[in-house]
Amino acid sequence: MSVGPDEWETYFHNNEPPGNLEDVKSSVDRFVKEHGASNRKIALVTSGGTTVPLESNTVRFVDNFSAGNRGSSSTEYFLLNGYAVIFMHREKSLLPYLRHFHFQNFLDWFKLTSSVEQQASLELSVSSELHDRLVKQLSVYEKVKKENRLLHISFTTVTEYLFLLKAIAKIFDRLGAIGIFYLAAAVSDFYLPAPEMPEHKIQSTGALSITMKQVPKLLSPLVREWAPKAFTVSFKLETNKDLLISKAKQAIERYQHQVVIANQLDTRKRMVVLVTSSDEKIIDMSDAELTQGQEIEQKIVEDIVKQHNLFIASS
Ligand code: 9Z3
Repeated sequence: MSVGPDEWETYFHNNEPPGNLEDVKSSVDRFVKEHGASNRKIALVTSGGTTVPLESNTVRFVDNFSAGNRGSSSTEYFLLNGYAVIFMHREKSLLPYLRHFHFQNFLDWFKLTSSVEQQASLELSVSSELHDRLVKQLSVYEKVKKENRLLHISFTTVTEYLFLLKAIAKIFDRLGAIGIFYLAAAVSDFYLPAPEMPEHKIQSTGALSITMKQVPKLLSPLVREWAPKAFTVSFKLETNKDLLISKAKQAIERYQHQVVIANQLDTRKRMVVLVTSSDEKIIDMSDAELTQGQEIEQKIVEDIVKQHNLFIASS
């Protein structure tokens, strides 16, 4: 299916923009002005999955697996490398720094030190492991916060994601080469256009069949129209390893952006391939590195930062 500007016009015409669009534009504008003025590199990191509502008054929606690990951990490494980051994430998905405390039985990490009968003198003690983790994360987070280097923007549906990304990209365009898009969110390929959506909850009166439309590929207008001077990194996800690299190469040829990071669903935490127009580089993790808690995103971001620096120097 060909995807031209008309499809985008139709998409944005047929769907309602999110209610917070103007607020997001103002806060991104301020953020970009502040960091652009000091020539700091800025990353727009997208993270988590998008939902596709099946009803206007939404009870049911189609979703995907993405928890936002790639996006939230990569954000921490961009910040570590001195970048300012707009973290555009799925609401309730993993967040930078906070993700280290995302475990079940959170309450088991605390203890009340006196008996419950002595309510007035209850005190809270924190396990030493949690204490150490808090100190480690807070020491980085507080610095980032003080320097105002992290801006959170949230979305839920694929339509919200697309409206927000377009608006942010147009502001980002002012940055030229110091802006980088790192599109790790798992964006739905299919959607139900608002005019075709039932207003109320679909009744259970038999089998349900739904025909969805293809979401236009956003890389096309992003690279050509919205922010052509930026450095753009997209992700390609497949479950069939025989398709992965050819699809990644196809994307680089088709959209003419800088890097596609190819990953397979079941091995994504230990191996990715960075595909450019001239190169394919494997980045992988040894068992020892994984056991020590090291993360592949650290290596990915370090490589991308090097490529981004070369891009800036040559622009
Ligand atoms: C990715 O491939 C991400 O690496 C993951 C990260 C979604 C696998 P988690 O959030 O997973 O850590 O659980 N993102 C896929 C991005 C995507 O949908 N790309 C589009 C495509 O493949 C093009 S931009 O067509």
